Amino acid sequence: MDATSTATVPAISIDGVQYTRETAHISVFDHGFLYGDGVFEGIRIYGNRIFRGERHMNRLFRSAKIINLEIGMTPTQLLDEIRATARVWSETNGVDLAANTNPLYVRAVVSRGDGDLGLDPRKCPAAKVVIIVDRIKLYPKELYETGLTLVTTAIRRNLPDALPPQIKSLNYLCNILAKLDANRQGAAEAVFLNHMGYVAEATADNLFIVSRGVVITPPVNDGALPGITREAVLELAATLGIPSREDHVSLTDLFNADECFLTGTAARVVPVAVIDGRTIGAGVRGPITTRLMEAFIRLTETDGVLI
Ligand code: PXG
Repeated sequence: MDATSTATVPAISIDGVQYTRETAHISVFDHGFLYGDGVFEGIRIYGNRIFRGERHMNRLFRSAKIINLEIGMTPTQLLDEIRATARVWSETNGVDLAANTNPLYVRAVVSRGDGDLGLDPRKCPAAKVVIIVDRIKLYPKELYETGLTLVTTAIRRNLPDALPPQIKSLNYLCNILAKLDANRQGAAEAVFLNHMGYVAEATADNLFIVSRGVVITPPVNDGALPGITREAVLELAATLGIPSREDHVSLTDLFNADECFLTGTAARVVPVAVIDGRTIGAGVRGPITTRLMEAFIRLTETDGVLI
């Protein structure tokens, strides 16, 4: 199978044992399934390097700690298991990762594990660690030139004192509701506002605006996931000498922005052209967005843990 083929076979590890798509199964009593009780990460493998693997492990273990979920392996062991699963993917699909230009996607899920029909997590003796390695579709290529069309959604970002948005949990129903809203309106993504009316993020991406030469993204306390791509973009802005800060972003700030872009593991850095029918800036990919997009692509070509 050649490196650009889309028909690839996923590699799947459950608790350190390799399975195929046909043989990988989870119990219907798993509380990840019954209650959405668990946490996850979406990670990219560019070439033969896991992009910011340690930071993903760090976020995963911090998410798990908040929900009192004991992961039965260390961050290093989990990263090693991702490596092992990526090697199985490479062998199964006959793709040499060192020469691979179509990045892989890793879904690492830690669920509460098998329990009984009550929600009490104490009934689940062992967390389950699932790693899936395959490819994921990006937005169509042309949207990286022309920009996405977004809508704001009436669905509010989870209240931080209900379900803290900092936890990358298996509860994505709030995000799904917002995505349904975007789909219904023919938009690529929906923008969440928080309970204060400030912009939080999109359904699976962080949001940035550029205003008078300054790159601004909502603080995590406004309901944004502490995105790995977001963090990398803030670092790149500093390296490039582009001023940046975390700050509240109101709807007015959003509509009046000179540029807007989203960041995420799947999307990378993608420009936004229209929000709620308002053209953002000149309606074309802005110069600062372009610099950050290019810098991020360069970073993915060098940064990461070798397989
Ligand atoms: N906000 C939310 C709510 C997310 O779920 C991001 C921001 C961006 O964070 P990162 O760390 O990726 O820069 C995410 C990321 C999927 C998928 O399969 C979801 C994400 C990432 C990759 C794949 O739906 N969410």
